[in-house]
Amino acid sequence: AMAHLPDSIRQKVQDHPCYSEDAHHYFARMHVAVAPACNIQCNYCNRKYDCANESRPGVVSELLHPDQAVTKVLAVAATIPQMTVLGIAGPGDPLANPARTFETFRQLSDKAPDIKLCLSTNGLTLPEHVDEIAKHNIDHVTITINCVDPEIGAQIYPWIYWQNRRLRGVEAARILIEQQQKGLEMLTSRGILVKVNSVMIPGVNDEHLKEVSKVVKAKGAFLHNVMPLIAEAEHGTYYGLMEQPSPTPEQLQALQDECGGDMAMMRHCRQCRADAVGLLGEDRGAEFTLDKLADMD
Ligand code: CLF
Ligand code: SF4
Repeated sequence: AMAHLPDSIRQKVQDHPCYSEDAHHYFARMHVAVAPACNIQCNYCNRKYDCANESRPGVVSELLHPDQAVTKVLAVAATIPQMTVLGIAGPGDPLANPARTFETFRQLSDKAPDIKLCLSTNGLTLPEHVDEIAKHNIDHVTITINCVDPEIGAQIYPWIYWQNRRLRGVEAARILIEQQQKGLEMLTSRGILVKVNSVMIPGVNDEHLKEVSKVVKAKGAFLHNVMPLIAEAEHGTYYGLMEQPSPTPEQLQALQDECGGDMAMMRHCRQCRADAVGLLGEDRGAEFTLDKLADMD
C-alpha cells in the first residue's frame, strides 16, 4: 500500500508502526507519560486515566518527569532493538504541558538521534508550537479531530481553557476547530506528516466523520484513524452524563470504508495507553517501571 509513496515520505513511515501497516509487525513504539494537564474537556474523557485521544481507559499511567522519561527510553531502546518510535500522548494533552514535553524531546534528539519522535495532541495550542515541533525534528504529529462543525463540537466538548478563560458551548468548539485546522495546515506545509485520529461517537459525529475525512485530506493529512468510543461504565467512562454505547466492530468498519475514498485509512490502531511499550497490541510497560529501572542501574 505504501509502494506509490515518494522516497522522502516512504523513509519517514517505513519503520513507524502506526503510519505503516506493514511496519507494525516488526517495529515497536513506546510512550512516556510526561504530560498530566489538559486544556479542554472531552465528554468521553475520564481524567483519572489516560487521554482517550489515543489511549485506552482503565489504567493509570506512571507519571514521569522528563529526566525519568529519558532514562526509561534509553533503557527500553537497549532492551528492545525494534523500538523505533517514541511518542508523547498523554495522559493529558502534550501541548498543554509544553515545557515537560519539549524538554523530553530535546534530550532525546540529543541522546538518541535515531529514534523517531511522535506527538499526539487535541490541537488547541498547536499553531503556537509548530516552530518548536519542527526544531526538534518531530516528523509525525497526530491531531484528534472529531468534528469540523461547532454545533457538533458543542456536543463533544463541554469546555476549553483558552487565553486564561474557560469557554463553553459553540464558541469553545469553534475556537478548538479553528486551531486544529490551522495547526494541520501549518504542519503539512512544512512537510511534517500528520495523522488525524477521530473518535466515533454513535449518534453524535458518526455521519459527520465522512465530512471530517474529506476536509483533513484536502489539507494534506497523511492518514485518517477512526477509532471507536470506548464506553466502559465500570471504569467510570461515560459519554457526558449519559451512558453511550461503544460502536460495534461492524459499525466501525462500515464507517472506515465510507471515509476511505482515496485517503489512506489506519485500521490497525490498538488505542494504546499513554505509557505503552512494545509492538502494537503488546504492552511491556510493566517491565520498565521506575522501581525496575532503578534495579537495572
Ligand atoms: Fe504513539 Fe500515536 Fe505516535 Fe503511534 S500510537 S503517539 S502515532 S507512536 Fe498508534 Fe497506538 Fe493507535 Fe496511537 S496504535 S493509539 S495510532
Ligand atoms: Fe481527556 Fe485527552 Fe480530551 Fe484532554 S484531550 S479531555 S485528556 S480525552
